Amino acid sequence: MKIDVSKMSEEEAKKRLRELREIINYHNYLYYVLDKPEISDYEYDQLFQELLAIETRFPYLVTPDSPSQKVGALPLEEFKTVEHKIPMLSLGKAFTEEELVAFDKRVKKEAGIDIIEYVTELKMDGLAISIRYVDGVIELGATRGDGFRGEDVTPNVKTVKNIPLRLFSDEIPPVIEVRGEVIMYWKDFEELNREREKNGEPLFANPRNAAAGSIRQLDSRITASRKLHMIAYGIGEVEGRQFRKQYEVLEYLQKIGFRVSPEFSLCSGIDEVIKRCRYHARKRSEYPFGADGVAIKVNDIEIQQRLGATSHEPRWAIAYKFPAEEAETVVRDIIVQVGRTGTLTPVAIFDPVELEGSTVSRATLHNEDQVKMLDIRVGDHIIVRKAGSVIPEVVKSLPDKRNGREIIFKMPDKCPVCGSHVERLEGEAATRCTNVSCPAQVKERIIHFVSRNAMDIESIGEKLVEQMVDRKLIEDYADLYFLTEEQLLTLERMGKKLAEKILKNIEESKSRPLPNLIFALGIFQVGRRTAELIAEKFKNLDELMKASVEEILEVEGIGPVTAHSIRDFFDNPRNQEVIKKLKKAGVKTSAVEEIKEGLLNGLVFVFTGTLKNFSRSDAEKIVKSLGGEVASTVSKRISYVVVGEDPGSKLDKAREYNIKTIDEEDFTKLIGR
Ligand code: 3BD
Repeated sequence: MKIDVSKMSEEEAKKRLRELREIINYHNYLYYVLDKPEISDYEYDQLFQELLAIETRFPYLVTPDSPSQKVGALPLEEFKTVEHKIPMLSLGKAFTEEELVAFDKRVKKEAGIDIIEYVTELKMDGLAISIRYVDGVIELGATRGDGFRGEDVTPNVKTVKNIPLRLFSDEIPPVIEVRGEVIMYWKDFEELNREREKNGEPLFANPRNAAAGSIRQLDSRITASRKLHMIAYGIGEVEGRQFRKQYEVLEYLQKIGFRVSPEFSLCSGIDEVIKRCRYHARKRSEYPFGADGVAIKVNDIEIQQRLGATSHEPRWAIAYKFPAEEAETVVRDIIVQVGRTGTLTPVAIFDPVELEGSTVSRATLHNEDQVKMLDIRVGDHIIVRKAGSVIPEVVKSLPDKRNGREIIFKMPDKCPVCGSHVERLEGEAATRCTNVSCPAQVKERIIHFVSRNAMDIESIGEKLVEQMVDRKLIEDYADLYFLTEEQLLTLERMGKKLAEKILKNIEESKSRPLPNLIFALGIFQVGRRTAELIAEKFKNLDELMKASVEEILEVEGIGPVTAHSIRDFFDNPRNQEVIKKLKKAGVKTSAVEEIKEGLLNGLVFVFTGTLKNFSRSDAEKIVKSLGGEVASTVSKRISYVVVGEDPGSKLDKAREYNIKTIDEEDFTKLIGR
């Protein structure tokens, strides 16, 4: 390093920091926005190291907009909700060129103009966010959420490499909200997944989920470790500046330090727009990131305002969606998988093909009839595509390409997992294994039981369930509640810490709300929504178990098939045994929230430490359902601080502010339990 930091005076440090920040920000801009670096990585790193060295020596000179702040901060406990003063609208969709022509016709008619000027932008597939700058300094980063309210993810947004902490240019408006899409490049997504696979972590399905998962991290240091980019597409609130054209907005966004959609262009009339859409569709697979279409916007902002918006969508913009990519391949095998309810599902295994950036080699064929209808044979050439751009599906077979050696699929009459007899009931598409103890079914039922909307036992994943069943540690989901640490420690990749975490998660799951439990049981036809309807009527599991089909049918929204399925489930002695075990383990089987509306109106709670009988999120839900409010920090407006085991600094704060503290028992009484 050129300068000896240890001998630097404060004045010198201040001056040099100002210089360094300016230089580094400038090079960030060249690198991340213009993609035209002027210095080598080495030179850049030298500058950055010097900045860090000075800031380490003079920590009080660190400013929030220093480039060093892009490394993340301490984890948050929760995200706060923020309102978008100007809502983040949705975009209507067009799937065909005809729909684009129809859109143009409407615009022309309502605007009373013959030829409309449009701006087209390649549409990125990522997570929409809004960033607010006050006097040119980043103040708030929020997710789109439902368009009206999102989550405050400021520390995370700050770590995104090409999001400026301070805006460029000298004519900065006092307030400006920049809106854009956070994306991950294909190569970074693949690398991240490779890393996650190595560590036994769940994989992201696509770059959009990876980007969203990275931004919605309570620990911004994790966000900082992810390679994210933002592409700006518009502005929300702005003070002290007027724009007349969308094109002008995009140019301005570039000028103040943002990347915008590459290749945005001005089109006169819809024919030029269509040409542009065809161009982007052709180039689609060449882009280094996922693009799912083209955003088309009326250029003139005055016309935009005249057209206005419906409650959710502007009338002056539309998204042209690229047609689903299709590819040809050859079927090598049709295997049969067994699911939670014993359903046998035929799955086509084919030569790997690239679709929308990822490699696929299998697609579900749903059931016997579907295979027949599409006439898919082993050895067939087929066309595959991605349905809803995630799960691959088989579009059709190409019979002309057959050579006569193709093999017609036949549903097996024995379960491929346990060898038991299978049956297909009349009027049903599904073929089922008749053995309820079939290991495939057992595993799937347990995987369902621990899933998020069911008992939410986060630390138990598919691989673990598989091992536990194969090693005969558990035979049904109730057995989870009788697992011991010694047993867990016999499993692969299992350490003491993880075992403890799993046991803690299992324990916490005992107090899940009734709809979660009913859903977790895995009753055929009973999804999460149905479970809620049932829980509302019956209040506890015993009542439900006693209910006749007629009584179940009284629940609005439940039909005879579901009602019979529920009755059958509880009539089955094996299921009765499992439920008995659940109760013995202490799993809560009655509705938690007896509605005492408004009981906690006007009261604000803060929780600290671990509660014994409630998970944190359940306790918070209860407070909210009774009209109370939950805050994350102690301040004068707090009514009670609920103190669990191992309380944190919030307890000290409560004492400092003289705020009433209560323990779990008091809390339980307060909520009327
Ligand atoms: C892009 C809205 C308008 C300002 C409404 C015209 C719906 C995600 O590249 N312009 C773009 C892109 C997205 C946009 C608008 N321009 N809205 C745009 C957009 N170049 N991705 N989006 N969004 C962003 C959304 N996100 C999640 C759930 C529902 N809608």
